[in-house]
Amino acid sequence: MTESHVALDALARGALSRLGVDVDALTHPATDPERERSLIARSPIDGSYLFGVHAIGPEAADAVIETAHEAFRQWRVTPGPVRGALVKRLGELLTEHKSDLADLVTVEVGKIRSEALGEVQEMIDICDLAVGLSRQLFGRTMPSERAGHRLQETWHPLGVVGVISAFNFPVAVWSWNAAIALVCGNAVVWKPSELTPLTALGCTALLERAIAETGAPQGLAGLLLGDRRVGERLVDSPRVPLVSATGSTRMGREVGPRVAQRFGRSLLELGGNNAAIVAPSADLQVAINSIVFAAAGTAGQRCTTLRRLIVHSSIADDVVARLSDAFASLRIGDPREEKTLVGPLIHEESFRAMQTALAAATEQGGEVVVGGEQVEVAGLGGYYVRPALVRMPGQTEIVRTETFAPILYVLTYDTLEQAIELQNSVPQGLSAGIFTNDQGEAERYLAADGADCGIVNVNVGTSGAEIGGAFGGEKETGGGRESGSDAWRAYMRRMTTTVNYSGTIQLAQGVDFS
Ligand code: UN1
Repeated sequence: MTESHVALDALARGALSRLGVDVDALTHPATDPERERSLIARSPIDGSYLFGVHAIGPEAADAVIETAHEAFRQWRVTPGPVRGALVKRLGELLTEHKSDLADLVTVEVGKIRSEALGEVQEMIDICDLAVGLSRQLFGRTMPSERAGHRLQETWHPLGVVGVISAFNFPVAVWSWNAAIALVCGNAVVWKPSELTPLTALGCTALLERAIAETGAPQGLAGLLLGDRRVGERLVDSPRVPLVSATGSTRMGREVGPRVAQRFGRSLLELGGNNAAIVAPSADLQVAINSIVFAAAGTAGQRCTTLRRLIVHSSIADDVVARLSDAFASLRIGDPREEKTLVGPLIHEESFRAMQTALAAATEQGGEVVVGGEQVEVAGLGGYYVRPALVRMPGQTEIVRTETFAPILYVLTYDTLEQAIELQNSVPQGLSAGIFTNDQGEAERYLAADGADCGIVNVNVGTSGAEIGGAFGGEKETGGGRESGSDAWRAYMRRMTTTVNYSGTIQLAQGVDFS
């Protein structure tokens, strides 16, 4: 055992036990007699294996879904504000254990401390929003065309909400769904990424504690730790009216049609290939700093990561030079160290995908200005890379492809129309931004024939959205909206009601059937 492994093991163990996870139930993978029935928790920081986590099979998954359904039957008749009290308690526990959960995010995903804490803060924020929402699940009343009639709509809970989440936001994405689904009166069954079982155990322990303390029904929060077969049970179960899935477009292409086949609903948050435009009037100080965070933060492993920069040709050389300096000076290394800005990639496969993409970019006429190389970090065996800045002659095939690693392709433009056309002509549609101080230009960018994404910013990078807005994107990003605004409606069913208090029969549209 290396020194780093011992430290990671201690960090994870400490955080897990403070979060209330039974650490003794975890095994060491090498000594686990039921190894095939385990998920392996590992850390990208040094590539080491930490624990074996007991995985469940498809039948056990069905039982979890069934238990959640039973809990839902009680929960749906619990008043909204009482449901809010559960999420309020969850938010308090998250605040109390912010540091513990952030430790697990760092251990399992390799996020730097500030980003790991930020991810847990995102959970606390969504709990706040959901608690307020628990008293505001408004329906509308419309004027009826008939005298002595009332026309109105009411929102009711849906049932068991299935959540499938990815490794890169292992706790925040679950909480966006869980907090909202719970105040809406649903149960939640979660299939986390196989790469992040420890954070999933930590979150579930906190929610279970909040459930017990507030007297909410047991079984409201199900966890499916297992391989894709348990996820498939969630996708195919008629007990699950909504499946909210975050991950690759390839995954969404499987999940969407399967859920639709049984007339379930899906909420898809899939790949992004996000672009930002830098206009001649841009404040370059604001632009450069925002671009570096959006492109290199989280080691390029956010769905909102900036992957394409579209720069006006008059300032392109200057922007590239400044970015090149910034990329070259990024501190890459152990995410537990305070000064580190870029931690490891999640695994070797990501590193290989990055190298393949860079080779393709060069073949397609690109020039790597800086970065792309593996960075050795003393004492650690993980996959660390310097984020790459690549000038491209045009929007070639590799630029149109999402590679989940820190590569920023630079393209140039001459007119705003050209820039918008370049930005929009990719299959994905998650987030986008423009850096400009020309208000007319910003407005044109935001107009109906401007940017075609779900999240479109001005003088703000493509990543790091607040929870108050609806989160999600168009085209191959899947069209779903999670988190704030009125995204809650996706977690409820709408009932339209006409009440006749006139004592007479009146048919709508003036139909006479007497
Ligand atoms: C994701 O990468 O799946 O806007 C979610 C952001 C974060 C959420 C990212 N608030 O970058």
